[in-house]
Amino acid sequence: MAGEGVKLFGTWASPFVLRVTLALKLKGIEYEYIEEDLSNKSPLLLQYNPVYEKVPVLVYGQKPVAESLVIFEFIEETWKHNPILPEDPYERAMARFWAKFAEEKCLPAIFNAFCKLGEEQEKFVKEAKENLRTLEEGLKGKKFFGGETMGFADVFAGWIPFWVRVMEEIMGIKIVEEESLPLISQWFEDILDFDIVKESLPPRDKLIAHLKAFRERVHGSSA
Ligand SMILES: N[C@@H](CCC(=O)N[C@@H](CS)C(=O)NCC(=O)O)C(=O)O
Repeated sequence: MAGEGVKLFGTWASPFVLRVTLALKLKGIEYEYIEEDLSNKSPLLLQYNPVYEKVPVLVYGQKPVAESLVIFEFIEETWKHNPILPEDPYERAMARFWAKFAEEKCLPAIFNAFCKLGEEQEKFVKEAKENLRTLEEGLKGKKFFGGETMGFADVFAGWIPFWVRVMEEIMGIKIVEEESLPLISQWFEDILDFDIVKESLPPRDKLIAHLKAFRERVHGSSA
């Protein structure tokens, strides 16, 4: 599918970039990927996203769009084939609701569980489990949040399975267990088995090393 002049500025370890990658691939839009070094941002990135100076940035015909949610909406509205959001307005609202819940409730709890230690960590592990339990509501009777295939909430929360499994390994603590979170556990399997996801994930060892170093920096700076 023609995606003439589509460029994605990203970085390999970013869950936010993964979302945009998944949306582009689900639509079958060809694009050029430009890897950014966030410790030495390119002049082009600063020019394209002067407000946040972050990736992802999508550039289409010289016009830059920043922020993963905004980029997603732009992709969905520009290329209308293979819609990722459902047609029915109520279903659309539900897809947005669960994507927002995953972003606002699951992401911070998972991130804090990974970064904190001791009692604080225990508190956030519990919170992450509870919030993922709530997220299971959106999966009831379905394989994906989008139904039989990946939809908007799957694209938005699609980083969680791979990142959480890696974080669990680093922490030596399980957040998602089959007995307590059966639907999320199965969704993890299904997302990780989805071809477009598989080909878009970073190498596991590289992510482990990256997140370990990140965690050590966080602990070092709070010591
Ligand atoms: N709200 C943004 C978050 C993007 C974001 O945090 N990107 C990180 C990489 S994971 C970044 O570019 N960080 C560079 C910086 O903070 O200077 C989105 O949804 O796109």
